[in-house]
Amino acid sequence: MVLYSRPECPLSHRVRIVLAEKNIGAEIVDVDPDNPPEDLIDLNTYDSLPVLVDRDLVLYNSQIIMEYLDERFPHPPLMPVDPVSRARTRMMLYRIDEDWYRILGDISGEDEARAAEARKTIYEGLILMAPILAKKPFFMSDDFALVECSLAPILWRLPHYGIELPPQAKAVKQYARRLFERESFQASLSEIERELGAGW
Ligand SMILES: N[C@@H](CCC(=O)N[C@@H](CS)C(=O)NCC(=O)O)C(=O)O
Repeated sequence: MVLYSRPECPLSHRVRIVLAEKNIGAEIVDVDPDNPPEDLIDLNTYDSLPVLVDRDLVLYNSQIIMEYLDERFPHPPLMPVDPVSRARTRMMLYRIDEDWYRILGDISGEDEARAAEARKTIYEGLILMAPILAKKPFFMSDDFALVECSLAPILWRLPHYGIELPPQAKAVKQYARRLFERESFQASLSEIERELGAGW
């Protein structure tokens, strides 16, 4: 199994967390998009990363890759078992993508107004999430799950994005530290990412 990954990209990062959490021995190939490996060029229909190759199966879209890995390697499970909780988890994953991942690019873009707006959206969203995160060790759950895999790369990059959490988001900080302390999270980090989270 090979994961073509960008070493600084949060979408690649969340897949690397799933690999580490499940202790899957995949080869991780760091890709420079300006100089991609030949074998990837033939496979990469949408010219986007991450891409997972498992024998003759080629997957793109980090969400699809994460769910595939969870089904292919069921232990430890990263989705709840019952349909209602699974649907709620999928809604949350969708919201993280729509509300936060979609605007992350704006933060490092050249339009300062858009960057400020994106920072504000994430900052306010995290403050709203604080009371929920205060209730359980993980997002509405006692177990680490795909929601954590998706949130951790964003939380880790907050110092890099210039987002400083206020005292009323203490539960978010505690939650983030719980995620960062995990062996799997530490194992998932590329060298570049180690530096991105230096402010924590
Ligand atoms: N929805 C896709 C989006 C993937 C995506 O936008 N990846 C970025 C890197 S973070 C990319 O490959 N951009 C094109 C490039 O860097 O050349 C996913 O979740 O995998």
